[in-house]
Formats: sequence, structure tokens, C-alpha cells
Amino acid sequence: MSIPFITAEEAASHIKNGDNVGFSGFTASGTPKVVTVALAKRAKELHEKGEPFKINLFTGASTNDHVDGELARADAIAIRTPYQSHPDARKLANSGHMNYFDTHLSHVSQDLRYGFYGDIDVAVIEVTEMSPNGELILGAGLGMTPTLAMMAKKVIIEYSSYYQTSFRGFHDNYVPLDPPHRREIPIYKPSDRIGSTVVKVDPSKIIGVVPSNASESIKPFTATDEVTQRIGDNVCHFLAEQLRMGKMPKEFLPIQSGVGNVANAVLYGLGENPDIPQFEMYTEVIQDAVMKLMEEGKCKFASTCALTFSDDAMLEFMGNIDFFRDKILMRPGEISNSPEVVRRLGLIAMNTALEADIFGNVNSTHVLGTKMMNGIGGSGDFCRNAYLSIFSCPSIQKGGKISAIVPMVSHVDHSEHSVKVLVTEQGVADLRGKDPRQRAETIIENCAHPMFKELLWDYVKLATKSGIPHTPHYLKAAFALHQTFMECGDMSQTDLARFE
Ligand code: 0RQ
Repeated sequence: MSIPFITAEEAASHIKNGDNVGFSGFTASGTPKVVTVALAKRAKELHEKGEPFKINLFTGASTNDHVDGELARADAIAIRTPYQSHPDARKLANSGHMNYFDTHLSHVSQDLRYGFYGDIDVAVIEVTEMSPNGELILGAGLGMTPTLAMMAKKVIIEYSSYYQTSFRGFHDNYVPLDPPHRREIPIYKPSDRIGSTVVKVDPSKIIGVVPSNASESIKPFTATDEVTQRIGDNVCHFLAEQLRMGKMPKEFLPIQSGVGNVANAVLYGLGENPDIPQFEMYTEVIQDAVMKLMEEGKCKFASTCALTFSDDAMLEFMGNIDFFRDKILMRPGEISNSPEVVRRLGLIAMNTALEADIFGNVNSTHVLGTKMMNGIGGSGDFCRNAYLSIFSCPSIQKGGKISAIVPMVSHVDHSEHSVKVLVTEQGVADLRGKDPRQRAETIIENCAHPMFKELLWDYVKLATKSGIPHTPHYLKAAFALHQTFMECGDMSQTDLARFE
């Protein structure tokens, strides 16, 4: 059968108020770029006429301005999961205008197949190639696409001509059977291929094909500053020391790294450190730094869900694509982040905290316990199951008005039971084998900023006096630093004496 080319507007007209809509991609990469813009325009027009129009938006992870930005500004999102990082979507979530539930990225595809969130009415999928029998070659990010293609009642294809070179062969599409029939995911090393290079979709479900030539619009990273650089150096020295001490196999272990400037700095640091051997990655996104590490021979292979390259780096990648063909596999998020595989491979997982408490609990998502930043993303998938789970952050924020090390985190994403190592620009706290009091000591001494050390020790003393010494907490004062920040905008003004 022949599949028609249609306009973005026509495609958008097939999406109805209240529909569950799934989008391809992971981070900005591989997400649709034109249908969503037409959809946002339609939503605005309907709203002007007084008609309701909101969709429930399911994606692999965060998206780009074309999806979260456009649809949030049009107030066209009722329910959103599993992750967003766009300022307009964040605003909508925090103002109560969008029901955002923040969930582990590895869970969403299976939650959809289990029927937890209802049917997928429409899937919008960016492809770089397709055949009339419905075989799709995806682009720079997979996310949940294989599950969406399988479940969706209707499919809209965005055919991207931006990529001048073929992505054929980079994808490893695999959908596990669901319980009680699930078997092991047969990945025993990052480069094991288990699935198909194509996603198959029933052509009778395809409404039409919309042409697009937009890039991913990913900006290059800001240059590493002193704090980020010191965090990166601390992580690298720690890992080199672990190798020297024999606490890690001499072959080293595959690396997972979150997104952002700290992650980039750590990766560059690993590249420059002569004590770190060549390594592989089993991760959810690879950023610009990884491309350089591959070219230098330091990173031998990367399994990922997306190529989250800045536009400049993507052009460089496309220019040299054959070099990378046997060095990268892109997989769906439930495989790139599979807890089963993460545990088997024994990853070094490196993710980012907003704040950590003196016992090692980590908050990666909620500012002051209530304001959603982005979401847990894949950090939980990796942290809980890694060989070594490392969290890093600057020790202070907002010019020292906020300490990232606090007596008790205002929201828990990663608990003290999973977090093994904490790193700030001040130093490294190795929490393994330490009881809560010992953890408090090493975190305060090694990770807290000098301007907050005394305050944190005063809290421990107060808590030890007034409570059970195993985990020294004094609940009346546990959020005193947060409370003071809310009252006067500066945690360092906290007066613990009033709790004596
Ligand atoms: O504010 O934007 O006004 O300057 O938070 O903080 O230090 O610039 O760090 O951009 O790397 O983001 C945890 C949010 C860190 C991110 C988080 C303020 C700070 C600044 C950003 P401004 P930084 P980053 C991969 C794995 C969770 C998910 C995850 C994240 C802004 O890394 O979302 O790891 N991680 N996923 O000033 C108040 C504090 C603060 C604070 C920072 N304690 N209180 N404000 N800020 N700490 C992703 C995927 O899964 C795809």
C-alpha cells in the first residue's frame, strides 16, 4: 500500500482532545519537530474559540522546544511523563496546570504495555528512512519508539531529511516479553547486539508522512568552570585510586554518565587521566565529550539510548559516521537503562544531585522539597543497581546562600542504601561500609563547603544530644536550613541555638 505525504497541520488534526500521544526520541534527539508545532497552533486556536484541547504526553525522556516548549506554551498538556527539562513545561508542572508524574525511564514502556496508563491513541515517530512495508530506521534517539509503534492505534511519521548520512545499523531495537513470560535480556557486554536494526509498524496504522528537515537544536555546552572542573578531577582521582587499591577490576568497568556540564567535565577528565584505562560505556545518553573520547581511542564502545550531540558535534559525527559504526549502539530506554543489565555489567554510575544529606540520601529533583526541577530521569535505574554509584554536585549554590549538603534532604530520590560515593568540588565521601554517624563525619569533612561545616556539625551535636545516637537526627531542626532560606533567602543565617 502507498503511504501518503501529508502536511503537519493535517497530521495534527488526527490528534484529539484527551488522546494519549507518544513521541519518539530521547532528550531532544529523535523527537518530532514539526507535527508538534502544528498541534500547539491548533490547541491555541481551539482555546481561543473556547474549546478544550489537551493531550497526555508520553516520551522516552526530556524533549526539545518543538515538543515540551511549544505544547506547554499552548497549555496543551494534561498529563506528562516521565521526564521534562524545559523551563515552560517546568512552569506548567509547578503551577499545577499540568499533571506531571516523574518516573524511572526504564519503567515507562513496560508500564504502557502493562496497561497502567491506557491505550496509546497516536504515536508520532521521527524516522530517517522507511520502507512501504513499515520498516523504520530511526534517528539519533530511541526512547520508547518500539513500544509506541507496537501499541499505537494510529501512527504519524516525521521523515527527517536533516541527516544526510544513513543511521542504518546503529539501532538495536528490542522489546522484552512481559511477565510472566519475560526472559533474561541477553546483554553480557555493552557491545552485544540483541535486537533489530529496524522498528516494524503495521503500515495500515500509518496516517501519513510529514517531511521535516529540522536539526535537534542542541546547544554546545558552556565551558567548564573551576567548580565543575574540580568535581570532575575529584571523580577521576577517586576512580584511579580505586583501581590502584584493587577495589575495581583492573580491566575497569563500563561507565554510565548523566547529562550536563558536570558529566561532561568528568568524561573529559577520564580521557585526560593516564591512570584510567580504555573503557566502554553503558549509558542512556552520549554527549559531545564521548565523541572526542572515541576519536582519541579512550572510549572503545558506547551503548546508549540517544546521541545527544550539540548541532556542531552532530555535523562532525555525520562527517565521520563510518568511524563510529562499530563503536555505538542505540537501544530503547528500557534496555539502555535496564536494571537487570546494569547489575550484570557492574557499572560505574555517575549522576547529579541538587542536594544530599549528611547520611547520603540524595535529592535530584525537588528544590526545597516542592518545586520540580526536571525529574529522576534514568538516575534511579542506574544508581540502585550499579557496581559503584557516585553522585556529584557543587557544595554550594546561589553564591553560598544554599548549602547542597543539608541535615535532611527535603525530598528523597536516591536513598542512603544505594548511594555509595558523594563528590563535590571540596572532595570525595566514600560511604561504603560506614554507619550513619561515620557517613555524617566524612560527608561534612570532605564534601560540605567550609562556610557550612560548623553549622552542620552543630546540627549533629544537637541531634546526638536529643535523639538516638545511631542516626543522629533532631526532627524539629532537620529542615532548619531550608526554613531559614525560605524566611530570609540565606541558609547560612540558620540559628540552631533556638532548638537547644
Ligand atoms: O539554577 O538554573 O538558576 O542557575 O539548579 O543546577 O548546578 O547548574 O546543575 O544543570 O547539572 O542540574 C540535578 C537539576 C542538576 C540535573 C540537576 C539550581 C542551580 C541552578 C541547576 P539556575 P546546576 P545541572 C540523566 C540522568 C536528575 C536526573 C538525572 C538533573 C540549577 O542534573 O535534573 O540525573 N538530574 N538524570 O542554582 C536550590 C539546591 C540547588 C539549586 C542546584 N540545592 N537548591 N537550587 N540548584 N542545587 C538525564 C536523563 O535521564 C535523560
